[in-house]
Amino acid sequence: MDDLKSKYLSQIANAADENALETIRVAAVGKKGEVALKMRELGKMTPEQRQEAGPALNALKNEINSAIMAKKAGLADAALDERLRTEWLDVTLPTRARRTGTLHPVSQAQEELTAIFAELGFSVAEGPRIDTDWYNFDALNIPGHHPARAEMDTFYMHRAEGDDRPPHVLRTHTSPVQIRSMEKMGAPLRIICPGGVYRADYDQTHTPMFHQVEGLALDTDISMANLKWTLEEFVKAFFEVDNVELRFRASHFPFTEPSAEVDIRCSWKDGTLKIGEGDDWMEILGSGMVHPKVIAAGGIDPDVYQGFAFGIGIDRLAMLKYGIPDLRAFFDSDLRWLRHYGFQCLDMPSLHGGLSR
Ligand code: 2U9
Repeated sequence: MDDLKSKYLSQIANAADENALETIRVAAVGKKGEVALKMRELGKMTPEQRQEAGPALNALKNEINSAIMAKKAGLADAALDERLRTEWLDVTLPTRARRTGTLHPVSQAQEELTAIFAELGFSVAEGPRIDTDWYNFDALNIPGHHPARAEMDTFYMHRAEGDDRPPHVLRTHTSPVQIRSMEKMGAPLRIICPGGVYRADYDQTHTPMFHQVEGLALDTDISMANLKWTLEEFVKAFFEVDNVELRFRASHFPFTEPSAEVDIRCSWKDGTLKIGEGDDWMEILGSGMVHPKVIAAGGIDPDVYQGFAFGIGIDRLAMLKYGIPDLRAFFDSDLRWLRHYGFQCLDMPSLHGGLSR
């Protein structure tokens, strides 16, 4: 019995893992293990021998079982120690730099002006960036010979010899969307059309793709007074100033009659722009009463309906409001520029929540 005891206690002490321990347990104290075999021999013994050997065998069985339990606990502790040694985390390390994207200033300005015009009852209309020259020019009272076609530096889509589909252009303004909206929705109508437009021009103040928002209000009793009020409300809300003064200068566009370019009172002191005060004027948009021919081109009776329209460059609005000096950087996709001038994506601008915090 002493031999059995020392054999199994040393095997248990040297067991490498739980599987080895289980094999030892089966061999020692399992149903057919060595201790069980010895217990079967008790029947052949004299009562005196049995009285001595019986409790001794039970004690051996208990001792082996306890040694196995203790070793099991020891192995589990060692496994945990090994995990703690290898799976560690330095909670004092600095956090990773912010990697979320930002909203481009043009998108931010577009969200802001959409929120403002929504409050004024205008909904947003969208349309294709490639359109026929009829929607882009003819419907807007710019016929084929008109100098405005040449002035706009239009990108024409390539047509193979013999292809007689109507000519298509990259839209030079968002006006074709307004014609399509008039056709689809009729009058009365109050819409704004923000989006990218294309003109073959590139210098410090022009990029071949830029963004416009055009507005159109058609009804039976619309006048220049409604145009003036709407634009004043827009400019006050967008530049977040209570007092603005607008100056309407007579101008000419083929699609409006009469037409006016609109300047805003401002001051430039030490290179910073202040809107609503000072002795300078800065042109910010073009506008006018929609030409009757344009209303008719949209399928609406110009003897019943009239209205105003305006057009604003969104990129320039963003430059003025957020103090961004160079237009060309808008489209360079420079991450440092985007991080510097970008806006938090989840801050949706609203009039009550503040436009651009
Ligand atoms: C319809 C009828 C009339 C839109 C107008 C302007 C004046 C204008 C410029 C502003 C800066 C273009 O981005 S810019 O260079 N736009 O001056 N746009 S009136 O008139 C319309 C549009 C659609 C059916």
